[in-house]
Amino acid sequence: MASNSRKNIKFQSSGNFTGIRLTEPSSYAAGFTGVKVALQHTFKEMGISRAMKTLGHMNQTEGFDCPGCAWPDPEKPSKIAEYCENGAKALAEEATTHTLDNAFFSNYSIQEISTWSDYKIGKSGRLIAPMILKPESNHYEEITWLEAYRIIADHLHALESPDEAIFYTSGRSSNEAAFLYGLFARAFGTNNMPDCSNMCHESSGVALTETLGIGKGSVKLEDFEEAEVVLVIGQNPGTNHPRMLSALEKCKSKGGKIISINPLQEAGLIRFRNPQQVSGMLGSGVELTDVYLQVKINQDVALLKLIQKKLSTLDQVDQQVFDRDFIAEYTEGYEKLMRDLDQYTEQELLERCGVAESKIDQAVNLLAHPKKIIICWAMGLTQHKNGVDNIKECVNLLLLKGSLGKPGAGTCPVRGHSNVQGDRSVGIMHFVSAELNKAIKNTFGFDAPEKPGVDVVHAIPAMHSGKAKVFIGLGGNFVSAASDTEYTAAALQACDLTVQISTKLNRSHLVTGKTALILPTLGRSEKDLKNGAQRHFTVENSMGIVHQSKGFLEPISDKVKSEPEIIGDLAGTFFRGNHPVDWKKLGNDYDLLREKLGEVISQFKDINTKSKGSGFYLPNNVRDLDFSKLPNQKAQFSVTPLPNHELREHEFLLMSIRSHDQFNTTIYGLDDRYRGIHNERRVLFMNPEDMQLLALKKMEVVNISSFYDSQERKVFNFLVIPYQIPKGNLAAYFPETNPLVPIHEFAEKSNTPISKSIRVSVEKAV
Ligand SMILES: Nc1nc2c(c(=O)[nH]1)N[C@H]1C(S)=C(S)[C@@H](COP(=O)(O)OP(=O)(O)OC[C@H]3O[C@@H](n4cnc5c(=O)[nH]c(N)nc54)[C@H](O)[C@@H]3O)O[C@H]1N2
Ligand SMILES: Nc1nc2c(c(=O)[nH]1)N[C@H]1C(S)=C(S)[C@@H](COP(=O)(O)OP(=O)(O)OC[C@H]3O[C@@H](n4cnc5c(=O)[nH]c(N)nc54)[C@H](O)[C@@H]3O)O[C@H]1N2
Ligand SMILES: [Mo]
Repeated sequence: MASNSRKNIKFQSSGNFTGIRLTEPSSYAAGFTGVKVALQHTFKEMGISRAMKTLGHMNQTEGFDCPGCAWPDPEKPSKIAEYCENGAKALAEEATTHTLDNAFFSNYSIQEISTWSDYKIGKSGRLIAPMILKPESNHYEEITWLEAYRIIADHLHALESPDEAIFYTSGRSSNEAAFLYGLFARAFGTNNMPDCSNMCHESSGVALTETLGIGKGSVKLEDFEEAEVVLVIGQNPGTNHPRMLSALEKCKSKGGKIISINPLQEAGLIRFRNPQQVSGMLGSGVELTDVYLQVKINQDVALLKLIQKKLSTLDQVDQQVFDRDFIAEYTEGYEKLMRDLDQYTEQELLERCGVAESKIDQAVNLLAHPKKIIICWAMGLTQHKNGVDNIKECVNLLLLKGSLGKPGAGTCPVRGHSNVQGDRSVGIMHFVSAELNKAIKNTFGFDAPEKPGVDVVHAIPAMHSGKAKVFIGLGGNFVSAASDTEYTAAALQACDLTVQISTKLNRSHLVTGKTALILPTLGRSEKDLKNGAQRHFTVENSMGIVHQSKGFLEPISDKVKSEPEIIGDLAGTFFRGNHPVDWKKLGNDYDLLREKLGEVISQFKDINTKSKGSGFYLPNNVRDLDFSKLPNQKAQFSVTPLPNHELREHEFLLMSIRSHDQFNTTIYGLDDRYRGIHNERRVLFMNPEDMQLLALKKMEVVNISSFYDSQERKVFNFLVIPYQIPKGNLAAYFPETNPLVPIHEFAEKSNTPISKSIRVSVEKAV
């Protein structure tokens, strides 16, 4: 492997402790503390008046879309403030007034910066000028945009095949930027377009496409007001989608019930104090979950099968539990599913999922007669070997109940990044769509490649083995987000060139190819100005609404460019005018770009006019109960096997989760307030009985190892915290635990790394 000569770069935050303080886990989310913490973060990074003015524009119809999660805005945003604590933190992180000037990069070598924690690296400030790390050098230096484009173009021209380049996308890019980026990759000649979705909701996309014919959810925000029951499975909305709690609160106020399925009792699912209401700020808040099923890690299939089995038994009594008309008219595979359920005894399913039968019976009773059910889920279901099956079992339950294609019912995969769904809709994908290629040919006059490209877990070995030599990242932090950190780091370091289009400094700017470039870009909250006029872009939220977003703040520096401009200029430099597409024009004129998007992808037709105001819904066949794309034109029931982990004695399943103070690899702070952890990230949540078994004391220091393909992977120095988690299960934070996730272990069909069920053992650190 042709690794570059730079030595001593740290791939990860150090194993040093930061001074832990423990409190009791919280029994409610948000309330006054949430508002206070939100304001503290924004004031510190942005100053009081700038923060208050900017927050007032977030998620408002004429304002900008929150750079945090993808939860939709209400049709009539609240006048007070349509944001949450973690949205405010995301804004503070992006709109900080701290900047990284040339003195910063000449003072600190990449080696030195790499010894800092992710928290400190992120806090250093915004990137404000294009920078280059030359071969053999250990310091970034400023470079002109023109030189930067030339270097990339030269590297791309030097490749033997277009498949030697990787075009990664994180989910914060606008529809405009992502469409243009995908177009450039295809014009260059490759489908090597891994994206963060591969590590995230890809399992949902695969499962939903195979069963329902569309890889997205079917519910709308208002459906939560009509739902009789909402299941929240493998998701921690109090931290990761706080505005979803308002929707759950509305559901409850209309008499709906909530069932939560999670190995941890997450505060946000227990009780919610709505900070937009006086009663929420001062009162005791609303109890959200009616039945809490503390399932063992990755035993959701067993639990969902048991629920279906018990429902089937009830249905045999009164024939009122399953929606027979719906099953007959719209579905296929019901008998096969029933035969499969007959194979299992209730007892074996019960033992596997580890939940008290009385609780499951309560959930079954809640589900028995309602026909308006919503199932919400996130990473707790997708990031397992059988991630696709997990979601198919959710679909089974909805099909049995006829809970699709009507108000108050449906699928709700709760997306992560604020535009990850839009990026896929506009063509960011590693697989080939003949329809898309044909439309590109018609509109732009070039042939897009017909060979599938690599996704995340295949891009890394390609770089590792030298098959791919250039990596370009449109946002994100690839080295910290992907699995098997050490292997991924070596893969990036084997590249000739790595390019990051970014707002903030992160570890992927330090773990680089021989030459590395940083191309600084505007954040969401900033005005995107061209010749004095302000441009806007569009995004798609978790429920398929496409709407516009318009920045509010003055740009952090006049050297920072918008993403479409960067891509257009880069493509223009690469093709030197020898291409049917006028790249520079397209990257500058967003109206034209959107018009072309509408020509190529018909669901975006008229996007220029339709995306104004509260925007428009993209078509969704499930909402119309149109399953014509599926076998026999029916929605599909699925038969799935039970997962099998073959744990040996003293082995555990570890889930890598988010703390309350992070956005993926961006660390806002060192607290995980709801879980009672303060000022420390190196913690391992463990059941007290397991601690006893291993003779571990509270706060004892341990190392964690995983064993796969006869290799030991190890992370060091974690403090053991006794916690209410099922026996045999462990939890610790991402990205600290990413070195444990083996590169070759990922979900069947979706290839999503197994970040939520890593087989590990624990030893005392000496
Ligand atoms: N503030 C903030 N917001 C975010 C993010 C962030 O980092 N910070 N990240 C964004 C992104 S990209 C995403 S994808 C989403 C992630 O949102 P989540 O999926 O909510 O995030 P995780 O912390 O990964 O939490 C997974 C939850 O699943 C549970 N879980 C783990 N394994 C299992 C299992 O086997 N079965 C069940 N039933 N539950 C399980 C965990 O206990 C945890 O509550 O959030 C988005 N929003
Ligand atoms: N072990 C483990 N690993 C995981 C997960 C897990 O739960 N466990 N979760 C996975 C999931 S769900 C996801 S989505 C991935 C996330 O993977 P990524 O999307 O690659 O990672 P992020 O941390 O979200 O990327 C943050 C960086 O994006 C840049 N950025 C922020 N805003 C913008 C912008 O507007 N434009 C541009 N160009 N850049 C911007 C900043 O430089 C910032 O440092 O991680 C995955 N990895
Ligand atoms: Mo995600």
